[in-house]
Amino acid sequence: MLIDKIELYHVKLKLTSPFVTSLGVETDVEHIIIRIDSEGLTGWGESVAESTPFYSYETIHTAWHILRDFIIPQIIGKNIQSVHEAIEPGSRVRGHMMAKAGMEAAIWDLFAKAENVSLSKTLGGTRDRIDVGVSIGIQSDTTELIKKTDGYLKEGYKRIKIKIAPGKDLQYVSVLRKEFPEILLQVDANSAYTLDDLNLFKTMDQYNLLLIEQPLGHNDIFDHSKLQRAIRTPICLDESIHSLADTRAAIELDSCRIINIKPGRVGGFTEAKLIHDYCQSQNIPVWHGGMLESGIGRAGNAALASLPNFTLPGDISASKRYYKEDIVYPEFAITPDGKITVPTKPGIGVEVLLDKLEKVTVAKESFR
Ligand code: OSB
Ligand code: MG
Repeated sequence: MLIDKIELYHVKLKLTSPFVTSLGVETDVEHIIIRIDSEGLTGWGESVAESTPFYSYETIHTAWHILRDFIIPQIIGKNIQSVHEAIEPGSRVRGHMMAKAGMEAAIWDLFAKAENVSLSKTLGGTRDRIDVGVSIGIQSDTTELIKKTDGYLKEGYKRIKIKIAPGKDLQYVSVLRKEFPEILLQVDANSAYTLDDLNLFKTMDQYNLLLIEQPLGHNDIFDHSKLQRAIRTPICLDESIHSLADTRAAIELDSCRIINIKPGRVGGFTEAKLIHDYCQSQNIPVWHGGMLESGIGRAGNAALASLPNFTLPGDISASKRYYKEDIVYPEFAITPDGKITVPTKPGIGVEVLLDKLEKVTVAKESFR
């Protein structure tokens, strides 16, 4: 396909309520939307680099730079026959997974649309609906946490994940577990602890948690293997996993027993699928993480999460859990039994609402 035009949109979406984690407070989400036009078709992707380098070193501006100066020049004006051919030259760029993943997503969407198949089908998805959970930020107190949790459970969410940080951990978990003895419950520390906190994690073993997400260093695999061998609750790695190679190291060292897959963190759907397939071969469950995406990124996430080894509920919640209005139609909604329907139309399977996209765009650049 001849790539005629590529556009980058720096978008800023206001969250309905602030999202508090051990990394800080987010009130708006800034991401890059990538649009590719080719032979009358349009492909869309979302790069999940944020405004701050706190979850990952990447930011909107580093991703923009990598896209503009190194990724787009390899694609624009070229006649490309496959997703692999489009992204292969970009593999010379080390790191910058979120920049690469946003472009790869737009290319996948374009090629799926050209073949008139859904992204889920192209990626090898086997489900038409996926189990979803919700990620709840750190609340001001446990009363507020119970109230929020209760609301989400009533909406149908199948699993609750709470963010934890030193001082806002054991008490929050014990109160929530007492109030809801049966729910699927997990915690996410976003790297807020060290091995000095071993006793805290041993104590957590009594709360029947599904998993503990990224307790230690954001790039660590070694210390996690020490922690995992000292506790019963499965550790799940998020921040530390950027590739299939990282995944293999973590599994072989027993640093975790579950993997969180986010296409943005691993450079795109191609690597995400390799990780999914490897974990399946090792009997390691995976689940789909989230980066507070707009409906564009969310549609791609839903497609990926329809693959068979995504056996735990994902952080893929309804649009209205994040935003007053989404920028796609139809927006994502949760069914009363806690599922999200995987789009079946070609590509990402949702329509991008151009007027809404323009309204949330703070900067834009076109390439021909
Ligand atoms: O650690 O999983 C995380 C959001 C931004 C950055 C990192 C994380 C998150 C979430 C939100 O937990 C999950 C969602 O999109 O619902
Ligand atoms: Mg996480």
